Amino acid sequence: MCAFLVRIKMPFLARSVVLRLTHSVHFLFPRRYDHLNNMPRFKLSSIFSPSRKKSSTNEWNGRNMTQEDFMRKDECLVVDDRDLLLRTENKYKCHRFTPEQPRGLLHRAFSVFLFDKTGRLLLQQRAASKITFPQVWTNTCCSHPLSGFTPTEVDTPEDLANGKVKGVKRAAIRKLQHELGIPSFQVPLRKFKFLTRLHYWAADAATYGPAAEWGEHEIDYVLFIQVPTVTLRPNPEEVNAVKFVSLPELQEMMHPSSGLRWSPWFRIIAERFLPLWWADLKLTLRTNTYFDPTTIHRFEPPTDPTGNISPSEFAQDTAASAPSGGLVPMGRASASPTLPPAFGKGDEGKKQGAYGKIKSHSESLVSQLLRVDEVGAALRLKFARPFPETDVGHAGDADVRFCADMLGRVSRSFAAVIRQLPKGLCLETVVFYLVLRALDTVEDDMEAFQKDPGAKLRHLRGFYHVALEDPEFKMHGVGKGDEARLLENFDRVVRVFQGLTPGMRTVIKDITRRMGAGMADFVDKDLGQGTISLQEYDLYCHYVAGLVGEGLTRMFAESGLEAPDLATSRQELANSMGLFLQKTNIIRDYLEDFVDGRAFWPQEVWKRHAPSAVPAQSLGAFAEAEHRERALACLDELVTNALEHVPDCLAYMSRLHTPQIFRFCAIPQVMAIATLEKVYHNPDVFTGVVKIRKGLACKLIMEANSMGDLYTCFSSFAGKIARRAAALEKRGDSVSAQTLRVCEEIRVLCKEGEASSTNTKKYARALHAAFAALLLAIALVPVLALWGTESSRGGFFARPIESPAGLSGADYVQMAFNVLVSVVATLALSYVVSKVWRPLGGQGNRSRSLAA
Ligand code: D61
Ligand code: MG
Repeated sequence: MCAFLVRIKMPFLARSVVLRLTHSVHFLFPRRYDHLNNMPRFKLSSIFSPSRKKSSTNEWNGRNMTQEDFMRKDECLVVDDRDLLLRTENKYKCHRFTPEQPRGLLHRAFSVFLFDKTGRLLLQQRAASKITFPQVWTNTCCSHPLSGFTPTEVDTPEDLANGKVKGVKRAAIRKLQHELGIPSFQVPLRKFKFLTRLHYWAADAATYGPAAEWGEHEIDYVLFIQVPTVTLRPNPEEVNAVKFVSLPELQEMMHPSSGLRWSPWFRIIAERFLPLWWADLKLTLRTNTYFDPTTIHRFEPPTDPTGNISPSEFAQDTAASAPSGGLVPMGRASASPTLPPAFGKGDEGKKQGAYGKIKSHSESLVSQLLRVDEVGAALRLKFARPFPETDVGHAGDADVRFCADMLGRVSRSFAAVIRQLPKGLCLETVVFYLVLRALDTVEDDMEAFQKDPGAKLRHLRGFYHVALEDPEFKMHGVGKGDEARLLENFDRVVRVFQGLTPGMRTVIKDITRRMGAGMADFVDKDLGQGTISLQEYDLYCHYVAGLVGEGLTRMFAESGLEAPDLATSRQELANSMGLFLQKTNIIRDYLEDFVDGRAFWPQEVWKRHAPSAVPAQSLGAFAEAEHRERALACLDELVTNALEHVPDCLAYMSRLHTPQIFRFCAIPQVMAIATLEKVYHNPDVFTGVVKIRKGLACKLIMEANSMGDLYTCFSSFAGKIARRAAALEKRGDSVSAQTLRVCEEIRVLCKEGEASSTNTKKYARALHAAFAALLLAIALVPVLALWGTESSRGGFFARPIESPAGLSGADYVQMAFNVLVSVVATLALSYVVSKVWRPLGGQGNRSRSLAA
């Protein structure tokens, strides 16, 4: 890691001692610090800066100043949460976190993102001598506009409205020179592009521990600039290292495995905005596509009281940077939609939202009836009832009956697979489902909380303890139809929840807490044009579906029906299970979600395909016939993105042992890949809802019993998609190469899996037979021995017996007994072998044991 960093070789201690002794940086670094003399000298206005009046100089040149000096002398602009100027206060006061001001003082700041001519971003690592956030990596330069300068660094609301914000730009030029030694002529004011503002606070817990007395609380102006040449002479008092990076390089550096620490503000920008803004620098710098002077994007540190951040929630967090990293958005209410379920018989008609306004593209009855295999599967499913449902027990309990009944009303797509789960997991999963469905109803209701938007956030964030700990908890006026009834009678669900084992309750509660907090983060966002980056898209899917996967996995282990390590090793597999399902929903529901004003297609993808002719780029343009080609390319890219989860999903399912759990997991997955095959390059997605045939759904349900089944199924759908992608490829399509690659990957995986599972099966059978023969032989030895000695003909091995004359009645009884014992022993041992064999990877018995 260190090898590629430009390090400034000056031991910190020696450096600061010398600095203090000589008070001259110039003396130590004659060449490097020449530029400091060229710095524009800003006049301080004494009216604005009371503490500065006391200072011996009224010029800000950064020379001779220690970090402590800056703390006392720099006068920051204290603002309210609408960014209106209140007063000024020195840097020290602003950044002090004390019981009187636990979040310091909210003040104005800026963050410069400087790109070189090849589009690489300049990063800096803050010096060890910085008081706040020492040694963290961050964007090019972050600091504050100060009061008391001529020309002024204080922008007015008008400066903001016209987007010029010359004040913060002047401050940026001043600090680029001071921190990095960039001459001001290389970064002229007009080249800066102001994009938007961020409001966040964070205690510097990574440096000062949980009771940190230092931190940031800022409204941060994001400034982009691209320059053809830049001369760097970093100031060792400010900067430890600098580095130019491309986006992939940055992502690699931000990976937890790098062990590097990152500033909280950079982390937010890098995760939420940077990929999009960086993707097309020309667009960002020369147009107003991403210019948003009105919004203040608000972020808070994680809501988790322990300050712990789960690695899956904040993929970029490193142990070293938590808990100061991983900020989450603060609330602002907005609309939210409801999506129809992923598969099977739809839940439409019972849900809120625009479903019903939109046309459903379904196949004709004739086309359905022509598929004999599917009709057969549907009939068998309906009449032969091959998968018995579990009686959840305490059938006399009215609350349990309520839950069982509610499940069927609020989810037709998951109800059937949940009901066939074995005892010890079935009722638990029913409760898990109902709790999350209730939470989702709160999230999706766009009317109930209009008067008090904060209430929605409080309900989402607090649901896990407010609702789940109160056996009388009910909610009125939220949701519609059966979902409203679920909330009105939620006390019944809570009582059943409280009767579950502590282990199960812990899992359900933990997932509810994290999903509620995640949903609250997204309530705040304007999703009219989709999510921003692919990262944000994955994060949303993680909250609403990946967490379900994680929770279910822990419950499988908790029930004792699956191995504990399913939940403890390779946890990303469970997340992928959920992401694959949720993404399939999101792709299929493009139109419905867009009409609802809450879309999820990531801008990072669709803006690349969006028709450039449309001035105000809108996701809605895809619904117009004239943009069909581009819309289809975008759709194909998202299908490809979803397919990337398939290898993880197959790996996850191959680790399951219990047939019912296997089916519970596999059925939604096969429905999803069938849906993806159906929507791939399908223009109907832009004019209505595309669904798979009912018969196909039944057939898939009947044929999701073993890994062998899954390999056949996934390979077949991947093959179908690949054939269409290959045809597009010939026409010079840009996305299809990627699609072909992932389909090929899936097919290879299936082929290998198939081969190893048939090999395993054959091997198992051969071993079985050999073992049985051996047992039988051993068991027969005493029989034959008896035969040999008792017969007067010299023993069995010497001479075959024509007739067993000469044997007594007792001998016959003994022989019969021996034969019986050996047969029973053989059967028992082969049974044991078959049990032991299964966990070793053989999946061969699954369909048989399920059919039985
Ligand atoms: C194995 C088996 C089932 C799995 C799995 C692994 C991993 C994840 C999932 C199921 C969940 C997949 C969800 C896909 C469908 N999306 C939704 O229902 C959206 O709501 C998400 C929030 C509530 C999640 C509730 C849920 C769903 C399925 C479960 C479950 C809980 C508990 C146990 C078993 C399955 C969607 O909601 C549609 C709507 O509101 O109408 C949305 O709002 O986006
Ligand atoms: Mg929802």
